[in-house]
Amino acid sequence: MINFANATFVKSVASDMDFPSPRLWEVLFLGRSNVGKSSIINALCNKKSLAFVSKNPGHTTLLNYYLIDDKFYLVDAPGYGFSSRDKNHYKLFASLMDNYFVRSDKLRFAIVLLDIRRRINDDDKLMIDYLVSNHISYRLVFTKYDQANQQEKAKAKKMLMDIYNIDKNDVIFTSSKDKVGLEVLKETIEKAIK
Ligand SMILES: Nc1nc2c(ncn2[C@@H]2O[C@H](COP(=O)(O)OP(=O)(O)O)[C@@H](O)[C@H]2O)c(=O)[nH]1
Ligand SMILES: [Mg+2]
Repeated sequence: MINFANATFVKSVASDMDFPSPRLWEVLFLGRSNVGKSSIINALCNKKSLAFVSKNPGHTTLLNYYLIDDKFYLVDAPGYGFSSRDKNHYKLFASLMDNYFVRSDKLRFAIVLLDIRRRINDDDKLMIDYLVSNHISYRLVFTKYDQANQQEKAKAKKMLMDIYNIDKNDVIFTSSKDKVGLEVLKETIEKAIK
């Protein structure tokens, strides 16, 4: 059993020369800006502000490493959302991630967060296609479950099944606010890094 509450911020990383030791498996959290990434990391680890470290100026374009129970690193990637940001942000994101994907022999699993109230967009698709073409295992996870009604939930699920041919049981719904889906997500991560 992994104790997610035993979580500490390790460092923010800008280059591949800088990854933390000891080397452990890494689980990468990805999602558009505002998807609820910081909130879900805090909820998983039962901390109020663990992941808001990344809100510090200058940290928003870095990879933030959290050590979980001395067993693996949870890696918080910068939020993407290229269309709404400037080109410079896109370039920084792309070079950081390229660098990371190329050098990280420890990347074991990726969690791609999707806001249940929003349609999946080209940025999400680019990210997911990248994972697929690089043979990185991943799981799609909806956030903000508390904000959708039954019909919207069913629609969101169908959308993923249609686009990504995902089994209906593989879709994870979460709410950081209501603490929904967190145990399933923890189990999924635990299985993935075994
Ligand atoms: N209702 C609801 N709001 C959420 C949830 N998770 C995050 N939010 C809100 O969404 C906004 C963005 O959250 P944040 O964790 O900072 O997103 P990030 O930019 O992906 O790190 C904040 O206003 C959060 O309070 C959730 O599960 N339910
Ligand atoms: Mg954040």
